[in-house]
This record gives sequence, C-alpha cells and structure tokens, in this order.
Amino acid sequence: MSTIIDSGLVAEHNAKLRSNLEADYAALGGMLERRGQNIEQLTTLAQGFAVAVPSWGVGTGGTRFARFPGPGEPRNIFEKMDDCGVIHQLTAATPGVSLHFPWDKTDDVAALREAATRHGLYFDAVNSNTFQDQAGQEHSYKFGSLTAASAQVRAQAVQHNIDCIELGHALGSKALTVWVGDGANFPGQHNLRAVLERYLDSMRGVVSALPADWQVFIEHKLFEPAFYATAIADWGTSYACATELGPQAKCLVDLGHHAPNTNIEMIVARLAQFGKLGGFHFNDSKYGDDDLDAGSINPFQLFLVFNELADAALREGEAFKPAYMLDQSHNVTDPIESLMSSAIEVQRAYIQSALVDRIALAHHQEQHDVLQSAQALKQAFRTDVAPILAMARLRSGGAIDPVAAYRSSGYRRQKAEERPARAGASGSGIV
Ligand code: AFD
Ligand code: MN
Ligand code: MN
Repeated sequence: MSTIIDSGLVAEHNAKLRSNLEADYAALGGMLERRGQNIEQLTTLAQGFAVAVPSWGVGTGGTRFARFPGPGEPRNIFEKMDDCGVIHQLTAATPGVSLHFPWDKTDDVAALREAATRHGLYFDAVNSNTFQDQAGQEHSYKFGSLTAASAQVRAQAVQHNIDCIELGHALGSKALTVWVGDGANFPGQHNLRAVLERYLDSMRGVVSALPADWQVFIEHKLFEPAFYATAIADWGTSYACATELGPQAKCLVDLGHHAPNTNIEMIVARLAQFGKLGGFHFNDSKYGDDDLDAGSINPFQLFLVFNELADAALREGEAFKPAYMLDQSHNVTDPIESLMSSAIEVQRAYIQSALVDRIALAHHQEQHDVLQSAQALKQAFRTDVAPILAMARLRSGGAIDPVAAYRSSGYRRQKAEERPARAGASGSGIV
C-alpha cells in the first residue's frame, strides 16, 4: 500500500503530539478503570471500526439553489479515490468507498481495482442513479423511474440497476443501494397504491439479478424531490418492501431522511429486531436538509443509534453486521476535512456506546429506576473518548489530529494546481 500524504510528514506530526496524547490517555485509562472498564479493549475496538466514504462526498456538493465549487476538486473516479485514500490514511477508519453510477462509471475496471488496492481501500455498496437523466438516455425519469407508469421507463431503470450490480460485482462490492426520488408533487398526480405495486414489480427484477452473496439496500427518504408523496418515504414502506422482496433485501437508514424529531434509534431497534437492518448513511440534519456532517447537530442522537446497535450486536452476535457509510454534501467546508471529522464522530459514538454498562442498565430498567437508567446512558455519552480515538489512529498508522496533519500537508493546495477547474465540470452531482 502506498501512502498519498508523505508518511514522514505524518510521523513528524504525531511525534509532536504524542506525549500529550499519552498523558491524556493514561488519565482517561485511570478514570475508566475505576469504572471497571479497560481502555486497551476500547482502543482495540476503535481500531476495528470502519465506515465507508461516499465517492460523491469528496466533491463539493450543492443545495437546490447553487453549487460553489472548491479548489482542487476531483474530476473523475481516480482522483476521487486519491481523496478517499487521504481520508483513510489519516483517520485509519474509512477503508470502504461507496461508488455511485453512472457518475463513477469506468471502462477500466482493472485500473479502478488497482487504485483501491494501492490505497488500501475496498468497495462497499454501489449506488444506482435513476433520479437524473443521463446524456444519451432513451427515456426520461421526469415522471418516475422504477415506479414510472411507462413500462419502457421502468425496464430502463431496472436495467441500469442490473448494470450497477454487474459493475459492482467486478469491483468486489457486495451490495446495491437503491434510492429513488420517485413520487408525486400533487395530490391526485399518482395512484399511491399503483406506484408501490410498480416499484415492487421493478425491484423483483433487480433482486433476481443479485449474486447469491449480495444484498440490496432500500433507502427511504421522506421527501424531496417529490414534495407531496414520495414512493419510499418511510421505514414502514421500506420494511414492507424489503419483506416482500425476500432475504437479500434490507432497509437502509439515512439519518437525514426523517421528519424532524423522529425517534430514529427506535427505527433502528425495530429493523434490527426483525432482521431487516441493512445499513446506514450517517449524516446530520436540522430542518429539511439531509447532508450535514455526522454528529454536527445532534451527537446525542448518533450516540443513541449506536446504543441500539450495541444492544443488537449483543443479542445477534457476529451475524449482525449492518453496513456503515457516510452520506453528506459539502458546500462551505473542504470535503476531505468534513469527511474525516464525520468518520471520527461516528467512531466516537461507537466507542461511547461501548461504555454503557448494559448489566447495570438492565438492572435499573427492571427496578423502574428511571433516573439511573437515563444516567447510565448520559454518563457514557458525556465521557470524552477522544484520547482513545487518537490512540487508535496512532496505532493503526493514522494521524493523531487528522485535520491538522492534512492542513500542514498542503494536499489541497497541490491538488488545486494539478486539477484546474473545468468550466461546467462537476466532481459530483447535486446530492
Ligand atoms: C440522494 C438522496 C440519498 C442518496 C444520495 C445518493 O438524498 O441520500 O443516498 O443522494 O444516491 O440525494
Ligand atoms: Mn443517503
Ligand atoms: Mn440524502
């Protein structure tokens, strides 16, 4: 594996911060020991954590209103892989890349596989795109794709998903994520039931093309671009469809795709209980936006989601392995910095959830000791596990402070020179 940022520079950066980290780590270790917890076990756990980076996240995204390109944006999938390589090199927590077709389509599959190996990366779930028309496409998705009234449009959308599976298969991926923007903007525009019947019919065609060891993740989203009735709007619809479509179909929870105040951790618990939790798109949201950095608005919610995952892992054992991916879009930050920060936020919630004393919590719950039950969670959430995360990075060859190391490397400046902006070119679509 070759490193993109000079490894000597990272070592130099770590050497400067190391003694402070060791002091903080020892202090935290002592505190955790008094609580009966072993810091070394937690650090090993943190080292084993992985969340995939979305290829579209390394380009500047946009809002419905505008896109403000940043310097040195990747112009193709190989440049995106370089940026993903930097994120993994410095965080040691993002070995997976989630591709999006046709944005990331390449005729040179071998070269793409080689780029991944070179950076120590693999391909997580691949994403299909039937929410935009592509150049040269025969039928438009203006009035829907997998749910379209036209059989020809549906067939084209099904075929695109099958093409994604084939390309993903050649790249070593094991899952397809399907998100459709299909829906209605006006009451009466659609027959609500017929739309879902057509969706299921199309998805049966997609599922039948899955290799035996593949899964398909159904991603729901409350609204946008359809503002009245989205075909796959909520986890209930997602669950019903995943159940109809059989054991290879599971639900994907994007944290930004719910109505404000929705109890997302309860959705996670329900899907885990019924064996249909396929994976996540981690991000954050406050109003109707769905792509803010993970943990930037509501880190307690992220912790509560991981608290349910820890509970499910205890019950289900090794077999419980939902896919963890980020899904965010940046308009005002450097995407590499935001993705590194998000990966660390998700890892933080994972480690904080491991601090919950589950035996004590179960005891408090049985005794109806409501206050102590709540405190058992709060104590874990309040614990600053930053030294554990930093030590995990150091031991795995990453940077103690990834954003600082990245800034001092001058990577973005260098890429701004190597990757001059092209008029009309876009590193990613509007996501
Ligand atoms: C879309 C959706 C969804 C999806 C992403 C990539 O909001 O989050 O995962 O883009 O397909 O805008
Ligand atoms: Mn998503
Ligand atoms: Mn989204």
